[in-house]
Amino acid sequence: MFDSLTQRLQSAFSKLGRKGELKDSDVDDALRGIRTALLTADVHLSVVKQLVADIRERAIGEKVLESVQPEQQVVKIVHDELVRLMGGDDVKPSMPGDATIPIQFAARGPTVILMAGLQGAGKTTTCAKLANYLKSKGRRPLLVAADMQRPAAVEQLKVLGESLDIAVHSEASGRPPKICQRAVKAAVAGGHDVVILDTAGRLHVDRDLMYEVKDIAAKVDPHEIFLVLDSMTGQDAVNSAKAFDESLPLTGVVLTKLDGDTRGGAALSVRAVTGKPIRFLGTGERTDQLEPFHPDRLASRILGMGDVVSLVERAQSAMQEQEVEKAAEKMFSGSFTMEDMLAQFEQVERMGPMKEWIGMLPGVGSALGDMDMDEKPLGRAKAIILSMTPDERRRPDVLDPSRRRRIARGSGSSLDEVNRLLKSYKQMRQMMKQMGSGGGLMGKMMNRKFQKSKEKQLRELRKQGVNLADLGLSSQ
Ligand SMILES: Nc1nc2c(ncn2[C@@H]2O[C@H](COP(=O)(O)OP(=O)(O)OP(=O)(O)O)[C@@H](O)[C@H]2O)c(=O)[nH]1
Ligand SMILES: [Mg+2]
Repeated sequence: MFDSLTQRLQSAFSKLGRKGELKDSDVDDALRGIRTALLTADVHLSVVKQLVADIRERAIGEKVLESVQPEQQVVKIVHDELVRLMGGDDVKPSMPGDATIPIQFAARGPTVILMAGLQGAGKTTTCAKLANYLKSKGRRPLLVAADMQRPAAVEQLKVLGESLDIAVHSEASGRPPKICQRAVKAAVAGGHDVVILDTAGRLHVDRDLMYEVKDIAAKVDPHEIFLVLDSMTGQDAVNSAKAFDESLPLTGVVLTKLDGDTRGGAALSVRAVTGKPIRFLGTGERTDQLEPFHPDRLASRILGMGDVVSLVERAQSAMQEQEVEKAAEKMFSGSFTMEDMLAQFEQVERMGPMKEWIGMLPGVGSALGDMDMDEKPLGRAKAIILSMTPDERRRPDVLDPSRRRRIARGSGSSLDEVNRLLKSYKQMRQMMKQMGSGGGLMGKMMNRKFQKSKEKQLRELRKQGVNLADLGLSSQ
């Protein structure tokens, strides 16, 4: 899959230096290689132009992660841009049903899926694959033979259905739109929750073909209209996709024959050209060779450098971990302020009832003792903190009785409530300090946890040849 595209891209990356900074001239050199690789793979010219411009902008503007080689960092940028090009995260519509299935299921009644495409694109095979996939997910699909063009077409679907033990609705004669209408009725009667319509193909996008599919779409109002595209046909596939998209309200694309010597053009251009997400990939002739589409997986396959991408991700997350660590250090060092307390309250609100989760931390229950853990007054407590000046929040020790009275008035609470909150705050601060000194169980736990994950991360990075000093990490 994508062998020659992968090779060309890799040779373009090798133009980037392994040491030092990313030089504009090196980046441009590599970009020329990337451009040629994409064009040779039959990616649409306008797509290539935009993609190369986006990669250039990021590669030149990117903060250099000192620990990784420039080449590796550009691989990651190209990977991210390919993912974005193929639809990023919005492949799966957020609709009722299993979140792992990239199909918009009907809220009520059977979900009707119409398959359209050129002759030989793989519609009939994909219908059977999809039915098989949905059956494995606990659905009850009905296949519908709506290709009355070729006498053998109905038989082909019936044979496939039989081999998979999936019901097929077929009629000896009749017009496809009517057949589809009757099939949907039969599906309701037969308790099927998905109806998959296999339509006729044509050699080219022509009026007859379009008229027929449009008529079917008008009669049964499908929830999904998938365009089945042969990825081997590259640019042609994209052109026909555009033509289909202009006459049919397509909702998604299924790319077939990715197991062949695919150049990659269709996979990379179709989303940008039609705006329609790729939903599934066909990766072989067998009925189990259908996969939900994941842009990041395909991008990794195209680049053939999954390990480099994850290396850069790890280097980035090591940086993030350092930040988390700093925040924890601050918290346990005794510099816990009322602002931190407010932030915690907000976090607590997001986490749900405090008593439920705090008890899960070993040793914490007893460490808390009789501290006021009632969370109903959280809202009130927040209001009290918000009535303080920023300086008071940072240094609550300045809160003398007159300031406390002002805060009580400002937050609509009693002086007693303000005093209780301050008492809780002081208890918490004390507790944090004890934990942080390593004396408390929590402190030991946290320290060990951080130490362990840090060591693991460092080992990994070192194994990959990352210069730890560059990351600002010591190497013990
Ligand atoms: N290698 C490979 N072959 C596939 C794939 N999908 C379909 N095919 C093959 O492509 C050929 C055409 O598939 P069909 O499913 O009959 O195509 P169609 O779009 O229904 O064709 P018409 O009904 O004639 O329009 C068959 O030989 C399939 O086995 C795939 O993902 N990989
Ligand atoms: Mg067919």
